[in-house]
Amino acid sequence: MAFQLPDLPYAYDALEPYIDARTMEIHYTKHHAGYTNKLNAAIANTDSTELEGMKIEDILKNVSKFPKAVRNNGGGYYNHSLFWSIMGPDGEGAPSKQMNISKAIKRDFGSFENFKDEFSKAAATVFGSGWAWLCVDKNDKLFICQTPNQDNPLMDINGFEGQPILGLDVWEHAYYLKYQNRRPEYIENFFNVINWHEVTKRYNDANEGASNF
Ligand code: MN3
Repeated sequence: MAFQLPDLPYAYDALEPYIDARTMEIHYTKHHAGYTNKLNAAIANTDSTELEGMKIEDILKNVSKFPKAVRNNGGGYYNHSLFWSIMGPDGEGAPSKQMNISKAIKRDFGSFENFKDEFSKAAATVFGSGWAWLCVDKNDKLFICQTPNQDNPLMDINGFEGQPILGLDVWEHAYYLKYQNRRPEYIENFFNVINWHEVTKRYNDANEGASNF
């Protein structure tokens, strides 16, 4: 069963003015679709049948065993699926206080503002193309990290392990049409479109499954 490009959960212009419709359309229909097709091709091209029928999370957790094309395109496939889901048109900037993620951020970063500063710094300082992440570790603690290219915190190649629950794409293709070289402005505006309901859901799921990774 080949991997399918997931539906975008909103219209291309739903995140305007923070993320413009043209960027969203190209990002989804060209970049994400491209990673999906190339992942399927990379799996079809491997000699072993081990990858067939594996869940994407399991492929990524064992990615050091597989060809580089699986790492790059499997990461691209997973990362963008996560990215679309944790954004939405009804962003409120910060999670509401009764959400579990809000309590966990306060516990592990001191305050939402501290978290936002640290996350923004991580996103701003990715050198070249990559991602900034908020993750849950084995002990249910939150941490922030960066990965290059289409790597992500699930992969067994980082020297750390985490379940990503929020991610920000800082490849130039994610923001250049609207922001050109102004990555910090893109990062600041990203906070206007975070779907904290989805982030807190992913946090709760990671909590329950924390012993599984
Ligand atoms: Mn991208």
